[in-house]
Amino acid sequence: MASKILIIGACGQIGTELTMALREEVGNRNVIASDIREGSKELMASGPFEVADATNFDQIQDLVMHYEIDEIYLMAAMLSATAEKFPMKGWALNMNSLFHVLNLAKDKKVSKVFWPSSIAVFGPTTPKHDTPQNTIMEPTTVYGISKQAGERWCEYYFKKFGVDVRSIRYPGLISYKTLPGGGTTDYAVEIYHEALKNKKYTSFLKEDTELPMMFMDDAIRAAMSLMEAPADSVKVRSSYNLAALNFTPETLSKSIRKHIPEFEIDYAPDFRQAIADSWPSSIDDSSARKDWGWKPEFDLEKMTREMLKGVKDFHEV
Ligand code: AKB
Repeated sequence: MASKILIIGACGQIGTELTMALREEVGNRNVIASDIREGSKELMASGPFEVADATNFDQIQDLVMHYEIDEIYLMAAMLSATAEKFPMKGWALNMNSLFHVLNLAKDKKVSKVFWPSSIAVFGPTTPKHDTPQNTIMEPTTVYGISKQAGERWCEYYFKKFGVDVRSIRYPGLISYKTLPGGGTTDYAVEIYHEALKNKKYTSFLKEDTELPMMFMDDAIRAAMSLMEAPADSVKVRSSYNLAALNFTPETLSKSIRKHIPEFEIDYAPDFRQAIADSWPSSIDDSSARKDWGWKPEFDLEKMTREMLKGVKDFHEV
């Protein structure tokens, strides 16, 4: 019998595509999407959806019991830029939702958990290039602190209670199906929308700010392969470094200009610049490659082609 999966935060940037990919893989009825608000037409029409608040333990537990859930993907989170504006709310959402899910797994109500961490766990004292799996982690953002604490708790629950929790430190994610919300890397999605609509974009990060990034298809494939990996090959129970691309706003604009020659970019850095400056510019993901065979498929050119096509269709629908 196929596993029953609950996705919390199913209508967000990652959740939307993850839900559709998992439904494709294990069948629509076996993937229960939940969020505090309804999502895309495609997601709502393709399988079960339940309104639930990730910070409300009873609501999450009721869903787990009602649908006899085996695995949870906890995708609800407040991202870096928004959490700087609402620190206590960000902390409460990011931490309480994680504790609820870890505690359900500890009590054997579910058997496996996926929880995304982020490159935001690193800080200004971390080696900036090829950031190693194990290194100095002194994050300076609320979001980064919550993700770092979350990683520690994941490892703790694994070691102490045998909870099968698996996690990835996502870089900035680029997608066209659902807009990101409140992240520092969001410029790399906005830029495609503005390039197609107005042929110009004002970046809130400086031209030479290099950050690790990844196309959504790779991000989803990574989560699914990590969850499918045999438990004994998952050696890291805090969170795995994961890499695909590194680029600056300037490099990204050049790749867009190959398709839209009149595209122009200018720069007006805001408070997000300091966040970006505290993060790595490239990541060493050799542990993920070795332990469960991670390998990205999208380079910058392939991603730009997909994004321009996808964003065009998005605006035409
Ligand atoms: C953000 O910018 O906050 C996120 C992240 C890197 O985790 N995209």
